Amino acid sequence: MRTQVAIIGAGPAGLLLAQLLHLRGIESVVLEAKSRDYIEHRVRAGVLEHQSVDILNAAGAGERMMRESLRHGGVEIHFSGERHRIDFAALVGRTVTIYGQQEVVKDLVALRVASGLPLHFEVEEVSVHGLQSDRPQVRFRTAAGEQVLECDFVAGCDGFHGVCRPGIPAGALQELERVYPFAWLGILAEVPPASDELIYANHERGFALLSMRSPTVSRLYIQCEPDEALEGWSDDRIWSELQARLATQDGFQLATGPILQKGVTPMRSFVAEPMQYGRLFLAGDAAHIVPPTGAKGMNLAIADVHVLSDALNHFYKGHGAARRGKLDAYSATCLRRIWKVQRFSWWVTTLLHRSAADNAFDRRRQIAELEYLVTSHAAALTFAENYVGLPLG
Ligand code: RFL
Ligand code: PHB
Repeated sequence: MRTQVAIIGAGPAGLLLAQLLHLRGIESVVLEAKSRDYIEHRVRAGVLEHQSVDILNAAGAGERMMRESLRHGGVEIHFSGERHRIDFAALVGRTVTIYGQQEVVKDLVALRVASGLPLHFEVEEVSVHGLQSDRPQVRFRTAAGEQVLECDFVAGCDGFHGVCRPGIPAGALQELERVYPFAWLGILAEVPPASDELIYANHERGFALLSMRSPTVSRLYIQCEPDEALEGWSDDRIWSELQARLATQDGFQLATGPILQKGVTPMRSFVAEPMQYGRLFLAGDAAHIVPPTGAKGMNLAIADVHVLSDALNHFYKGHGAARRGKLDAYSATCLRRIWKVQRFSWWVTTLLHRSAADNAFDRRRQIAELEYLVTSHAAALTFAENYVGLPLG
């Protein structure tokens, strides 16, 4: 088997890369460890930056998104019993789009399947070889037996727990990391969202977030311990904890309803540098992780493959040594923006969560920073500019 670009992983990064390459006439084969049903129902991110929306539309993957998504012109921030709003539309003239990651994945899978191009689910024992040569190989196993895929390039889009990053020899990568002493309990509930916009809450009891997937489905998060046992969280406890943390003096009232799903998400900041080893290019969570507070993970994955597809196009359409220029610059181009997004995600996480290591001084400083954010035009502008998405590099 032979292709131009072997793409490992069918998350947002891998699937979008395949579509962007297809539009430029570049061949690829996508290999995914899980089943189609599994990846189409994995509940994760929900917020798209305006540029992510533009990239998905330009890729021809935006039709259902434009019909079914929700457009938000701001977010609410609750603290000290008060509610405040950051008005993105007024501050930076932009909005964000609420559309579940699994819907993005469904739309991209449907495009790939309709095009009849190779997308293999439930592949096993994936390994990468010859990355420093001009002819790398990907080996894997399907029901039909052992397979060898020869290619020009490998795109490692296989998430944080994939095989591509560990396939790079020790010493060739630097890994920079921060693990937070708290996690999120994520809840999906069949209840109309109690607010038109997302609510981020800083409360003595810990962080809470009200988000949504549609006019009838709410997505909620509660700060918890990294080793939190799900059994301790009855539906009643979830609703009363959320009500306590989101409450305001003017009587904010949460709507409750049947809980469809719950799970614990650990929080980390992580970057692997560089995002390239020979002919292997890492993209999305395979190269970096952000804590979800800034709603940036899926957007970074989309931004990476936007840069990578352009660099690969340059390679295939160009001539001479210069055709490698954009590929050689891929890691540095992406990392310049990634570090700014890492900074924002770290900052908004420390601003909104309670940490056992914090003392009374830290608490006062946190409230002062929140008050500054909601009263200073400059501070609100900075938040808005980062939240809707920094310019692509
Ligand atoms: P993915 O989505 O993890 O996809 C990687 C794919 O690779 C497959 N795979 C393999 N395939 C073949 N061979 C192997 N050996 C393989 N190993 C793994 C996996 O099965 C999978 O299908 O990575 P990608 O494409 O880089 O996308 C990144 C995003 O998924 C991630 O950053 C976001 O979900 C993060 N995130 C959020 N991002 C946002 O932009 N906005 C948000 O609001 C937001 N909220 C969130 C989030 C992540 C969360 N969790 C659960 C981590 C909220 C949560 C709770
Ligand atoms: C979500 O809807 O899943 C969501 C929204 C905002 C975040 C994180 C997750 O910051």
